[in-house]
Amino acid sequence: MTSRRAGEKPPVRRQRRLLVVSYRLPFRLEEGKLAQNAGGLVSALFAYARAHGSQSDPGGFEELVWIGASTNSAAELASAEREADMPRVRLVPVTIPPRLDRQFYEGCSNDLIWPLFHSFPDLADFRATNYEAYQKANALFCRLVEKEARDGDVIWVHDYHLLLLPGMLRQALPAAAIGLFLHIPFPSFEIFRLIPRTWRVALLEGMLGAHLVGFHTQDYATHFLEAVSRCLDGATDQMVVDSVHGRSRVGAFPIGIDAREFELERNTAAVQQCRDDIRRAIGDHRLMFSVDRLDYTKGLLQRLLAYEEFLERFPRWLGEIVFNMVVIPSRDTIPRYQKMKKEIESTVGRINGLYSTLDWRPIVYQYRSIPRAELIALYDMADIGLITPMRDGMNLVAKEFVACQPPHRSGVLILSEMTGAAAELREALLINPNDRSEIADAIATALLMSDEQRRSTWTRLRDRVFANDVFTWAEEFLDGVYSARSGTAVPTATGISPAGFRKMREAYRKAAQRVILLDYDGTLVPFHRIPSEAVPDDRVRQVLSHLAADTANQLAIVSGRSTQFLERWFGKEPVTLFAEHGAFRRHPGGDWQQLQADDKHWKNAVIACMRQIWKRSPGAAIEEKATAVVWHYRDMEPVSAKQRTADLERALHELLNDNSDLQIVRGDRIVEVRPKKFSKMHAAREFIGTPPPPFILAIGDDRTDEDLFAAVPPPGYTVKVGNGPTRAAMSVTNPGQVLALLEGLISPASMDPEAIHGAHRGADRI
Ligand code: GDG
Repeated sequence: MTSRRAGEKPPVRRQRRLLVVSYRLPFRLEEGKLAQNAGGLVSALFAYARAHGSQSDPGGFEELVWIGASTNSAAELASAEREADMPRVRLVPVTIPPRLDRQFYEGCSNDLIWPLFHSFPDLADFRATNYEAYQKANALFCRLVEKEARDGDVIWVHDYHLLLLPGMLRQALPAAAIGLFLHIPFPSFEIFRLIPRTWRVALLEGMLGAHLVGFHTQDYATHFLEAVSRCLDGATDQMVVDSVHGRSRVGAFPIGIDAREFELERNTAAVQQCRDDIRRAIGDHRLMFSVDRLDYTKGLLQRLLAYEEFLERFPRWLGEIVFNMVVIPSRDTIPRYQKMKKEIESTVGRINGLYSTLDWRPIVYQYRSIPRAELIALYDMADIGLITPMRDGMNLVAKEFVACQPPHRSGVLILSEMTGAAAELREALLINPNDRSEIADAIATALLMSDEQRRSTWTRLRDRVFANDVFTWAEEFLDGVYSARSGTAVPTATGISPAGFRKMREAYRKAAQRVILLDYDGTLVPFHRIPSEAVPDDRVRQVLSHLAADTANQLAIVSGRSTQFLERWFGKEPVTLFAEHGAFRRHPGGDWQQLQADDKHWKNAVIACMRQIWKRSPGAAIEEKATAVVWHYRDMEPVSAKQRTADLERALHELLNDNSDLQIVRGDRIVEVRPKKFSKMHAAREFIGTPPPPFILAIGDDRTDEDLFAAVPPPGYTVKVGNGPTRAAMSVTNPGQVLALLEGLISPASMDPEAIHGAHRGADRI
């Protein structure tokens, strides 16, 4: 893959603005001087912003607006922007009240999401007040983004602090293209499910507000998709999810570094000065280096113990190697971090006490942030980079180490397989951070590696780090947002806006004859765990009677239900009933008529086939109808439901191979086998008649209703209940909104446009 540098962007960006939203802004002003905030996200994005913000970049965005928390005012930040010489970058500070910030940032973000997503469930704090603060803070970010946003903007939301924000933005700014990138791992479902049900649903739905949800690795993306399929109703297919917000894509976009910048900086005088100082301090000893923030995910103590085992088992290296361990101060006013720091320091003391000689210490420990020049000098000089986190989204230090190594004397990268970087840097010595003995062996192996071996390994690593740099990452992600955003425009319906509704009501009023076709389950009533209990309430009956009372209206319920069920609940209503997807019809007060004769011999074979799979499918049910056989999997555990239903479909296709009179139809958590000649389309066409009346309205929620929509000639109205691909032109979110829509048609005064407006999706295309 080749790296696309700033200046080689597609020209379309020139007309757009990019809004970057992260918890923190990339830098602050300290005593009038610019200081970059710490962290991988900031390092990576700041490099991208700098490249795009410079005057000399002919491509790039019209403007890059970065929205995030800051202790500086907008005016101070404006002078920082000038100092940073980034005329096309504008910083917008978010002011979060201190108490809210504590609960949102420290509480929910760092004490719940951070430990859980890094697979440390014992450290997670599930306090509800913190989650409430998280919601509020995300809403606060949303308001600020709304204020800044213009039509056509691309909004790029970053990281675990803002997982609810994309959902809020998709509602508030339907014309925007939204991307979310998660910089930390996404955990397996066994861990994710520890989050209380309503929160975890909200978090996933919030994330799915983005048109593109990006992760560092395919593993994280797969974990996310599994959580989605287990927690939400939306359908997932490969890397695409249909949720309450419409369609989203999911993908792996491993973050990179500004590798060339690191390479260039290696040759600066400041770095040379640091190199000289370090060489004077460590003499001829081999140098092993690590740098991490103080955090339990980094495996700091385990790393020291592994080094101790190395010294014990490989005594020939005593006096030969120095381990420079730099730990960046972080959250050390919190007791858990203080304790960790004490343990690290007492272990360093113990190992140094045990092995030091007058002229040698095995560990040089520094608890401080180091200047960039010193960091680059250490990367450059280190014979071994020892990077052993217990869990890490990516770990940019590994890539920076590779980028800074000199070609003539390249060192060895020892890397934890629990980092996202390990998925890319396969040639490194990969270790399990819990396995001290393996780490000790890896250090010994690295020290004995031949020049040739080290060089060839490093060359391959370097090529990848340079090819997949931060620019490639950002470009590919943003290209992904564009294509995901335009991809969502194809199959989904548009929410009904108040203006859209007024137009429909106008047409309804003007028409002397009208046909209204309504599905039942999921359209007039919500789904129920037990289908026989999904019965119409008074509101449904009232709406139907009011509609039917108008002699201009012809009203039909077109359902997959049996004749018995429909007659029991609607037998006395002035409504035409179509049962079993149009196989039977009953006019008000009349008898059931089977519309076509059925040949039933196929049913036993289908039932026998279904029973084979039903035996291994707890929660599944088989229903025999007069003209169809239905497999219900609503009550199955979602993941096995997916597998078993796929097995079933395969088996049915095999069974029905040469029977072209039957069809296998997927509905809402059902698979139905029925004769092709029965479909809602035939029923609807017959009911609509020729010539069609001036007003037709069809409402339905599942795949069988697509047939209903197909039967409606223009300028008829088709309304899909729920999200997902559809040929319907409009959508509402639930049966409550269907009733509000129908009530609105009959009696404009009771109309509540907000109740129908609901999720207003895909109104504008980009
Ligand atoms: C998150 C994820 C993911 C560190 N110490 C000093 C210093 N640094 C710079 C490094 C590097 C960055 O900070 C650390 O990057 P990481 O990737 O290790 O980690 P996080 O900041 O925790 O970031 C992580 C990352 O997001 C990006 O997606 O890789 O997994 O947790 O750039 O150079 N810089 C200076 N002095 C230091 O002492 N100057």
